[in-house]
Amino acid sequence: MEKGVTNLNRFLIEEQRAFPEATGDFTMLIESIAFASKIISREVNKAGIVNIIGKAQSVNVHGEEQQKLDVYADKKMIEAMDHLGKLCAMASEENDEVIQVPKEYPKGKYLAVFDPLDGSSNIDVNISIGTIFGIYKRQDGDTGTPCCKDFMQPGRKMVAAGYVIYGSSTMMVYSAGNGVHGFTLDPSIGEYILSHPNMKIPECGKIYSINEANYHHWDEPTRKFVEHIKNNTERTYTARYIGSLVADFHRNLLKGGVFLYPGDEKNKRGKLRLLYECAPLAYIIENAGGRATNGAQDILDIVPDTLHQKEPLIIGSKYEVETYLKYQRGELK
Ligand code: FDP
Repeated sequence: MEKGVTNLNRFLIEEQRAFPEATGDFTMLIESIAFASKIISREVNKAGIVNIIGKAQSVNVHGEEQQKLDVYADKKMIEAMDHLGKLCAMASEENDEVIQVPKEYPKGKYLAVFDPLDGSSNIDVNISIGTIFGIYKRQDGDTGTPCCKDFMQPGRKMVAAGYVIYGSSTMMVYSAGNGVHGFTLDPSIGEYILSHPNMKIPECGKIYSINEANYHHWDEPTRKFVEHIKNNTERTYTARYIGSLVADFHRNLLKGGVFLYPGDEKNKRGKLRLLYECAPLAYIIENAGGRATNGAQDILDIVPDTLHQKEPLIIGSKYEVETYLKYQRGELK
């Protein structure tokens, strides 16, 4: 290996060595997700030239038309992890039910949750999209065939989470509770190289990201918060909203700012899914020094009731998220 260059494998091995009790199970899981993401990245990149863009003839559990690449990415994530003997089950945004480990493979102690291709409405307009994942341990004492109940754990119990962004370059960002680390895919060698060690979100940001078309449907505190941001004389903000969660999140993580997808009159619990989107990104943001809330509770403290539950998401730099909370609590008017 080139001097001074750390690839994902080396980084994981060194992290594993720092924790003598680690078995390597976890390292294998992250590497398998990285492997799946390289295949997804390849397909995303060639989506324009092969006839893979377009709708598959199926509708997912949320009533959305699935795009072909969603189906493909879902399959690749499952295939990369189902045979390892490290997982007891998986849950994916694209599947109605818990995904069981096939009978021919041994089961392990971890549960994986993922959104295989988030921001899918952006696929055919060449905008960055992503894969989001989280890993939990099965609770002690839970035995038998894994079911929804096994996944009803607060995000704080996650042992790792991350995302892959398929953008101008492909990047994998993950945390196992010991800092947030970013790896950029070098396509010439097919390796993720450590490019962003120990990522921290600035305490205060300059970016706010929200779909303002929903303004009239928001609750009063959310409207007031956005007015506060716009009329702030001490700090100047700029609006940036791609409408592709991983891309909006990644930019704000690097530059500082806040992303909001609040509940509104039409969608009381917002649009984003707790298990597959909100909780993994909340895990990343807290480990990077930021905050994530649904307006009443920290995202990581929410215990899901169902696999596909939605939650309002306000996530980013501490200062902006806490200012939002002050409006929600009526401390700022
Ligand atoms: P998409 O509909 O393209 O799948 O997860 C859903 C999501 O994208 C997020 O990636 C994105 O942040 C959000 O929806 C955008 O929603 P709006 O179009 O309502 O702003």
